[in-house]
Amino acid sequence: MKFATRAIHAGQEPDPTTGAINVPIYQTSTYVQEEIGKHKGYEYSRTGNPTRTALEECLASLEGAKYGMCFGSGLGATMNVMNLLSQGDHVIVGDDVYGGTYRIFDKVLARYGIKFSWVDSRNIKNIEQAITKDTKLIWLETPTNPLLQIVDIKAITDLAKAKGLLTVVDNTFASPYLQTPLALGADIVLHSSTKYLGGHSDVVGGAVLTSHEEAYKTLKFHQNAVGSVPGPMDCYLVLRGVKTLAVRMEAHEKNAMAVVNYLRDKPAIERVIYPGLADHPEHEIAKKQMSGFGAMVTFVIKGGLSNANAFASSTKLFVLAESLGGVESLLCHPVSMTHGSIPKEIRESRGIVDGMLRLSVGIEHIDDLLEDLEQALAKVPVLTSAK
Ligand code: P1T
Repeated sequence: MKFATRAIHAGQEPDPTTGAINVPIYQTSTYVQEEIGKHKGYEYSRTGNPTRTALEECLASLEGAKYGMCFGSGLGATMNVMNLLSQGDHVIVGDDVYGGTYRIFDKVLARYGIKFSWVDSRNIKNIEQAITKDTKLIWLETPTNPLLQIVDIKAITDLAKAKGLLTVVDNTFASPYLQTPLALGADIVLHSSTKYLGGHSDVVGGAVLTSHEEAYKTLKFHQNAVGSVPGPMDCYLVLRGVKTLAVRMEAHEKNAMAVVNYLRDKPAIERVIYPGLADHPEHEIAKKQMSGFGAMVTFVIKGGLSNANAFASSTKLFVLAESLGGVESLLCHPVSMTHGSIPKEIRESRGIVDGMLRLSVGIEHIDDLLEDLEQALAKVPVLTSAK
């Protein structure tokens, strides 16, 4: 079955007892056992819940995975994956990742004795050189947050396999509609389902998808043992969101392309970053491994923080808020918001500067979005003085 059909039906048979078309929200913590040790497959909702099972099966199908596991947040999912490691293990991480991922690695897992090397993963040589005898895992995000760099998944997973390392890809920005890392050789895919999967900014969640038997067994054990699982209502919301993922992603991307074309030649803007642009350094890799370029757009406004603020406080539809991937357009200032936990010198050395803004282009009518950008740009002093 095709993606759009699986998004609506995978894991979602009509309810056998009532015929309800939608998977019920099984709002229960526990399940009756008919006699000691005899039950219908569910014992306790940390271990398993039918609404969660439906979502896990659906997401596994969309990523082409055998197994799916859902979590209470994207970072909950990250923590679960890192439970594959032990003290002394070494991880190679792409150096442009969500600030919370940086924080959990640098401030939480480093204390447990897990070692990290941060490398520009666009150049495979950097990864090759960072491998040590303790290296167990390569962690990639692509497109990256917030610089929208593209990492060659196939090239890196080929290297990882040759060296016996696991590769994890955070596929949050692309969604499985645009990119399926397992098909390119990755072992584990991770999502913040708070974003495009949920799609309506009404739920926080995470997911891990894999076909790697051994990793799955460990991850499944930890899902129950550690317990950062989502509630059934949250699973329902993601499941409902996912049904429209295909049409939403098409609409998001169409709007994003129009926004990029609009912003590109504006005098107040220093540069626009979008993997769909022919002059994006990894445009060819994006074309090869993605079926579209997504709807995240990053740009740098001339004049630094004050001009970024003049713009960000003037938009009406692009509201200034953390997160992304919902139907509504959002605007983020990475330095003070999503990447605030990264020390300034590291942030700046990676190119995350004060004047940088990140758009999550929603699916409102494009005329309204462009009008909003236009009136906000008119408030930016550089533009006013240039007139
Ligand atoms: O927020 P949470 O559901 O825990 O997901 C964390 C996460 C993981 N991976 C990526 C690529 C992410 O972008 C995020 C969360 N990001 C934001 C909140 C943001 O505005 O970028």
